[in-house]
Amino acid sequence: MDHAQRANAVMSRIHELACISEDPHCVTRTFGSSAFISGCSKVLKWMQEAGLQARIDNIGNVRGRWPSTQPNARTLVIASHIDTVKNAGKFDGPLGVIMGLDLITHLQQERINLPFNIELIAFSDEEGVRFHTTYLGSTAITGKFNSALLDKTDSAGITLRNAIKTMGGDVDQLAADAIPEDEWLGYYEIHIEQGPVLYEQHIPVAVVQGIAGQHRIRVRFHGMGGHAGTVPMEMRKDALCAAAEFILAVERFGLEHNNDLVATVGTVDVKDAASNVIPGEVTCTLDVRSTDQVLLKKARRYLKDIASQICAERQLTADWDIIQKAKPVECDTALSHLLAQGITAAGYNVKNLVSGAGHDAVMVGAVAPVCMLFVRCYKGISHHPEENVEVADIAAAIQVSAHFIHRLAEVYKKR
Ligand code: HGY
Ligand code: MN
Ligand code: MN
Repeated sequence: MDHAQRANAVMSRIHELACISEDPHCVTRTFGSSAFISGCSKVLKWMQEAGLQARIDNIGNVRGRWPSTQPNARTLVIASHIDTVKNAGKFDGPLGVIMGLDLITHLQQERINLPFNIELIAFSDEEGVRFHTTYLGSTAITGKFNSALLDKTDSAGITLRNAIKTMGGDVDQLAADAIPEDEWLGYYEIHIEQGPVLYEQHIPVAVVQGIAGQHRIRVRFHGMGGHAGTVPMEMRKDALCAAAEFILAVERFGLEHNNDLVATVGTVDVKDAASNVIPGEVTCTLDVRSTDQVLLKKARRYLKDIASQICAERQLTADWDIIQKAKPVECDTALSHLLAQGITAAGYNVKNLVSGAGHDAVMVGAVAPVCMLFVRCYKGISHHPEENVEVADIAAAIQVSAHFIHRLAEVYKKR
């Protein structure tokens, strides 16, 4: 098949996987749901059909291994995730997994003898929608899984431990699923940009230089519930008004940093919500991102102080729980240089970008050199059903990735 035919085959599998959803009207496939489990089975089958040593590990990652014929070979992991946000696009995650499968299939057909193993991984929980965790799959394969998370509960009160067991995983074997640190050669992830630069500048692909750090915080405002018709306004301790004031303060703080930092409150939950009840307890989630670790820490301290000030003025209290802190990650220069050579060899100009979105590469960066290829997406839209990628850009990414793997093999053979 030529690159265009391969790209069409990738696109049809992306659409096939997108049809496996918790909601028939949109794409939603969150960690551990029955749709997620069906999606894993579909990807496992594709890996088996490609002749890979395929399995689903204890955290629900789908893993397909193509061993090298050379003894003591190290492993290049090609990966992305197959869990999604709610009402998601089709490409965020699955693009990297399904393109990885295409790459391996065609390397096999070339009868190439790579000096390294390739392991293709479909990570199980990059988005962290169900447990507000994130990177569960990639922390497991890097041996960094935090077992304290096993007791976290989802909105139905189900623990992560039980969700893993329901998927057939053994929480006591999570550590055994890690790829030993000395086995790693590197990590390659293909992902949509999820931003507007490539679309605005009419560029199909880019090398990712680095990935922003990400802090996820849960803020719970405690006021006093009451009757909406009888409590005088000046006597109220309205937790939702406090949260609203906080949310606008978060937005102001983000705007003041002209995109060196972005800050978002993505969820607000009013406990025992009713139209005739003054909200007594409100929980919201804060997401702060920056490539500047110092600025991230400053943001956390500043916004925590803002929450305290709002509570003092309104006579409320607030809980401030840090759910996750991921530092900014630099992509590996040597691998990124080979990727840039692949872009040039495919006939495209080399563009370097920083990722505001988080990726599993953030976790892998702690144990191995990582590199990422961005693919243009329609207006940069993502985490939204209008997320879209052109077949021609998938074809471009296939060409670039094939050049990259061949160059990596050449470099590695000379060692
Ligand atoms: O939130 C993120 O940046 C990623 O999509 N999980
Ligand atoms: Mn993603
Ligand atoms: Mn995402």
